[in-house]
Amino acid sequence: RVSSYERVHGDVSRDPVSWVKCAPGADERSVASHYELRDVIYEKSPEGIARVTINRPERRNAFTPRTVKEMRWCMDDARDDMTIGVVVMRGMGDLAFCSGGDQSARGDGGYVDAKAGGAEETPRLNVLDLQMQIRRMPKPVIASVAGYAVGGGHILHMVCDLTIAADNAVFGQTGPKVGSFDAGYGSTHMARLIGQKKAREMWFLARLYNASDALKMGLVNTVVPLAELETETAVWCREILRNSPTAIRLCKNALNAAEDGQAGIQDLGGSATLLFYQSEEGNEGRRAFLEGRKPDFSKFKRFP
Ligand code: S0N
Repeated sequence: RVSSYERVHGDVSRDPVSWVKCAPGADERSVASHYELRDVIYEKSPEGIARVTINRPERRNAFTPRTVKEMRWCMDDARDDMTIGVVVMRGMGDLAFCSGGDQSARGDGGYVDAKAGGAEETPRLNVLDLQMQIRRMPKPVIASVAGYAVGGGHILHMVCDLTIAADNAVFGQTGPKVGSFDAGYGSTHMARLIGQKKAREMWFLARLYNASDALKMGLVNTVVPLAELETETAVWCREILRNSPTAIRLCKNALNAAEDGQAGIQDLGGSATLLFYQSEEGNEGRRAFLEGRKPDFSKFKRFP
């Protein structure tokens, strides 16, 4: 029997998404020429999905400071674009989502940015900025994982709101083997996701885990055959897109706030202000100021 809820909401299309490639252009916000997208492919669909693909398959989609800069530009654009309701992050090809920081771009003091015309010597750990951007994005971000999600790449999928894994996905932290670690979300959010004991196992032993282990641990939302990863990701996006964007935004704010302290409250507060500014009550104060009169808040209900 089909429930009345199912009758009203109906099936979600499994049709392919039609993507349009996007890049910083002359008519958009000013970006320096070296921000031109090279390591990342950025696409949008008219139905409201943005997709960020790390395009360095020959390095298992490892990121350099430049890769991260490009991803940050895409995330910023997806946040500001009011036609976009959900963002997908993935890696090019079937072998890797992301293998973390590019070890060949790591100097003695950290990752260095090879700019046109010479190497920038200042080490920059800008992936932390990207992690916070994903957390603060007022729209869901879905990691669509095929192949390896390891090191800093594993952390990127963890900070996404949802993870859809292909059955060939492999997860783990390699840092303790290669001399790195993430003592931020990479440790504390992981413990929230999979529990303290498992998080300590993952960091201290630096083992790799297959997709079915990851599902059992609560690291991913679902596992699908590799051939169905793109379609399943589109279905999840479409289910999200037909729901209330404001309800989703506030839920994301609240789920983050329980973990993020003052920074999380800042986001939740920002969303509350955004809603208040659209209300009659909020606008009465502004109008009264502009009209040089006392505001009349007496007509607004004092809800219990
Ligand atoms: C991913 C692995 C398991 C894949 O193994 P597979 O399939 O056998 O392929 P390989 O032959 O190993 O690799 C194919 C080619 O790709 C290169 N490559 C792979 N990963 C990287 C990488 N991370 N950096 C540079 N190159 C990479 C290989 O060298 C090979 O090249 P060729 O064909 O030329 O030989 C396997 O590759 C693997 O284990 N990779 C390394 C994973 C790893 O250790 N990553 C780094 C972990 N650390 C971080 O991510 C830093 C954390 C971080 O970013 C951070 C966190 C908090 C605060 C700040 C930071 C920060 O540092 O910014």
